[in-house]
Amino acid sequence: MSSVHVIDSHTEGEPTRLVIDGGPDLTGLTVAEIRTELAKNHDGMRSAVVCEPRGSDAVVGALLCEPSDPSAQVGVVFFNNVGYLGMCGHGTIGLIATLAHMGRLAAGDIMVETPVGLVRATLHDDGRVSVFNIPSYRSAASLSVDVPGYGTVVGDVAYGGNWFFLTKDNGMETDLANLDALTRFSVALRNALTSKGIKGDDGGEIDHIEIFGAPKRADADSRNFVLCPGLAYDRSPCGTGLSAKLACLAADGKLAPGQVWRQESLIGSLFEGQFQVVGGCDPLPQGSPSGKGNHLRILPQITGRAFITAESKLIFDPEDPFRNGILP
Ligand code: PYC
Repeated sequence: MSSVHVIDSHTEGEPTRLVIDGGPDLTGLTVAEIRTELAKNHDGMRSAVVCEPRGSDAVVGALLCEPSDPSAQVGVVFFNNVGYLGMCGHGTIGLIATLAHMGRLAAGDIMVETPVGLVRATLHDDGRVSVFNIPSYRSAASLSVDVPGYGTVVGDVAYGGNWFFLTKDNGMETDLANLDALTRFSVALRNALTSKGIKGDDGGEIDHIEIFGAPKRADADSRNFVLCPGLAYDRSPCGTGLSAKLACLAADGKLAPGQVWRQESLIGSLFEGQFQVVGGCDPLPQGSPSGKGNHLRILPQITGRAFITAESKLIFDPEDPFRNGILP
């Protein structure tokens, strides 16, 4: 690989870098198999595209692929500074905005094959994008975790395409001025989950931490901080994180199907979320104590906006000692 053609965008502040040309030829594989193959034999492409000196810890990369499912029009594998993602909500919104920018998509619906399933997206006339994420659910409610230096932290474990531990701000304001403290707390919490062997119920690592506090915007229901696997925070309200949050609200009977939840991010950007129930147990009646009502499967709908920021050719000089990025 001597160069790749990329288009950069940001979705509510969170960057996505889509590789549209020049990546490894992996035709004939499913998108899930492409993710495995990239991790096994082409990981240098991931780190070269998203890590410094060409990228940064915040950049989420995406490889545009041929889908194997005949009902999908495109396939995509998302990756970051440390590895690969199952799904990415802000990245899918960025993908759709980029396909529109390339003239490959007009307003309407498109099916996207991701490593964890098929996702429908709608490009609206006003440029906003709705992503109908994969079925999401809460696997554990009100779990107590002893976090060294912080005491007992109570939160939920939920799946929204990635695994999340969701908790309240524990007295720490969800403000950009508190970024270092929020990051330290979330890293300690994630380490505590790992050391206690707490995982998603499919054995998946809980590699995203989501902390909720009071909104600052008058039109928002809540504000969040999301720690991503490579320790960057999500500048957007996090699409898979909002899916996990909707699953918890649904399981607790705190949000009705079709009711809109407005999630503000740490930088003040916003996603709108709502859900339909697709299976599993019934939601708890309003006001019931949590601890039950898990595994209610919902189909989340996340809406936000992405903007194109650059179109470029990334060059990988064989003489460059950092051609695959600056690695730990
Ligand atoms: O929007 O789902 C998301 C996401 C995951 C990691 C960064 N953004």
